[in-house]
Amino acid sequence: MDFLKNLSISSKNQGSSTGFEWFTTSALLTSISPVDGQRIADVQITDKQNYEQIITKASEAFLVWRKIPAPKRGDIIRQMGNAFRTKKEDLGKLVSWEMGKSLQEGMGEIQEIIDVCDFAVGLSRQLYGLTMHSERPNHRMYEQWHPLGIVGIITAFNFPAAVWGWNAALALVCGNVCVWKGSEKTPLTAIACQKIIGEVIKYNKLPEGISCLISGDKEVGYWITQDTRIPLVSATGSTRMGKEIGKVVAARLGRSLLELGGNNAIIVTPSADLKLAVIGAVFGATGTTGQRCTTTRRIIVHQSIYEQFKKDLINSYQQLVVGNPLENGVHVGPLIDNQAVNLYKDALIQIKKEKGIFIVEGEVLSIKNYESGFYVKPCIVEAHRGMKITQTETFVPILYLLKYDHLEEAIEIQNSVPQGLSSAIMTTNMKEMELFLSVAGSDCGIANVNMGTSGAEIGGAFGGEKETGGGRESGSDAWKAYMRRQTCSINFGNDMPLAQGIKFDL
Ligand code: UN1
Repeated sequence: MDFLKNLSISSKNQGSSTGFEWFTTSALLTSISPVDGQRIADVQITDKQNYEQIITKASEAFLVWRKIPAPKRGDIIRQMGNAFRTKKEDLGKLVSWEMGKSLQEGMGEIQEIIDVCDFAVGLSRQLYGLTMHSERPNHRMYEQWHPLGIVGIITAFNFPAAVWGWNAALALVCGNVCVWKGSEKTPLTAIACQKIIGEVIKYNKLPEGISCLISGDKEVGYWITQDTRIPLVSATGSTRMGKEIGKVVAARLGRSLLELGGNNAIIVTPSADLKLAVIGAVFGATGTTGQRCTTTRRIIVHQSIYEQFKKDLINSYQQLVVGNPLENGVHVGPLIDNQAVNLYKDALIQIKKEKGIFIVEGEVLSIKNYESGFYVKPCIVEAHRGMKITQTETFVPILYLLKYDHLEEAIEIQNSVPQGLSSAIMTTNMKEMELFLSVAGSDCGIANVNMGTSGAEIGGAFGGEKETGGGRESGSDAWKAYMRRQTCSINFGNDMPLAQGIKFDL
């Protein structure tokens, strides 16, 4: 596997943080490819002592990094983006091999890192604060933004590179340093990313603690969460995990930026272009094997076109190729591991119990030459509103079809779940579109028209409401979450007038 060699990954004891020669821990974590179920490499787990050393390095690095002018920091991030450009293919292959998503999607993920680095370079000259008119004579008032310090980044297996990239590029351009805990299911991708930016840091003779990586399970994540030296914890994962993290960070009055579960729906109206609707639905529901937080889990179809849409959707599902995600022409790779396969199997049982009707049956597949046991068939269920399982996010490719009469009802169905990440409407009718986007429309952080629920661009603020956690990452003004705002008032006169006209004469 040339891509491993090109990324300087060997099968033995990958250090958790490159550059840190004192890294001594002996406990190991094994990275297993879901493609063939085989071990790729062992990775050192960060122990408490190494964690303390890393946080010390990061704290020291912050004192240097924060004083480098933002446009100069932007220049370093530009070099990081370029380093990812040269490694895009190799890293995309590693993502695909270690996580199981198609090569197209693996490379797309690295493209997101490149794009967000470009975005951060632009931001480096645009970390604007407002100026206000003071109510007092000879006074000036303005606000400015300063970095927070160490930003803890906790990411999930499904986007083992890009989500770190969104957070790191923004955190760094704002003058913060980062400590990243990647998923224990995809540790090699994290190491490869760390090596790539580690080289840029070294080349520019900057302190190595600017970007740190720690590896391990929940316990390592907990160290970050409860650590008062880490003012912001940005975490992506399940709602269950986010609730735990949010509680611990809030108890120390730290900040958290949470990007959690979704239960995303597409509404298909009578005026929809059905060809677009079907493509949006199939990619949304089966892309990344149903393991995106933005995966389409429900389709709410108007009764007048229901039968036609259903027929077209079933036809498209029959053309899906499940297999080795690195092979050309494969649409759907494996699930991440056996635990995910069990979730899938349990959901199939639950759906039958709740009287859902399978119009494309689900089953665990065995793929010739790739018998990892993690391959499953994307399936479709005709569902009814009473089904409890449609309220939950099952991180597998199961799609529920629901029927509606009036658009208000469709919107109500869409919003009647605890999560609020992404949503979409397929329509060519302006009134339908505007209602969906109005205050009485979708309650999600993302609302799309004539596209699916997944595949958000980095330029927009990414995140969602309700149990999705409320955080926003990536584009727009999401950078503000990584900084502290300071309101500055300056008196350049010879008197001391007080605000609100208060008199205090001595
Ligand atoms: C996630 O699934 O955690 O919108 C992130 C998308 C991707 C990001 C998904 N750009 O599908």
